[in-house]
Amino acid sequence: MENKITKKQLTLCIVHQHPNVLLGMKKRGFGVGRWNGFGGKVSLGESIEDAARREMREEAGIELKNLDKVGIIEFEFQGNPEILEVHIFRSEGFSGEPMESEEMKPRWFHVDEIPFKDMWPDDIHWMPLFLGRKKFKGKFLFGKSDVILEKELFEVEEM
Ligand code: S76
Repeated sequence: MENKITKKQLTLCIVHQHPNVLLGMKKRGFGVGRWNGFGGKVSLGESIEDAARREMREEAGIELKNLDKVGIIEFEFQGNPEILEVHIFRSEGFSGEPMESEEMKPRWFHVDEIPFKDMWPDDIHWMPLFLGRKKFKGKFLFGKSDVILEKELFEVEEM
């Protein structure tokens, strides 16, 4: 039988220098107008971690020192057979100075002032795990206007 389900791998990286996190305002494309981690599509033949480093370089102009995989979340949008498999990373060290790119405007936020109203609606669910240094896996199904129809999220011991 024909199987139309395809999975696309993406990265999402948040620089975490407690008590602050670095987010970026997405200036164009998918998720425009929202504060988000930095990331994007994994290229053919590229490791997921290399993709996370490359996206951070392209979108914020910084070079990550350490990178820790903390979560994997699958996103599905009703009516779209494509599943987005998002690999979430924490980085605590980088070199360079975060700068605005065509894609993102970076800004530091105190962990108590994360702008959830202006972020993807899933973020408020998994960010507490991220900030609590937990590892997690999950799945979200979005409907019209990016409303969450189904949510599955659990902590794991190991990635
Ligand atoms: O935090 C998020 N970043 C994205 O790019 C997409 N969530 C999300 N959900 C669809």
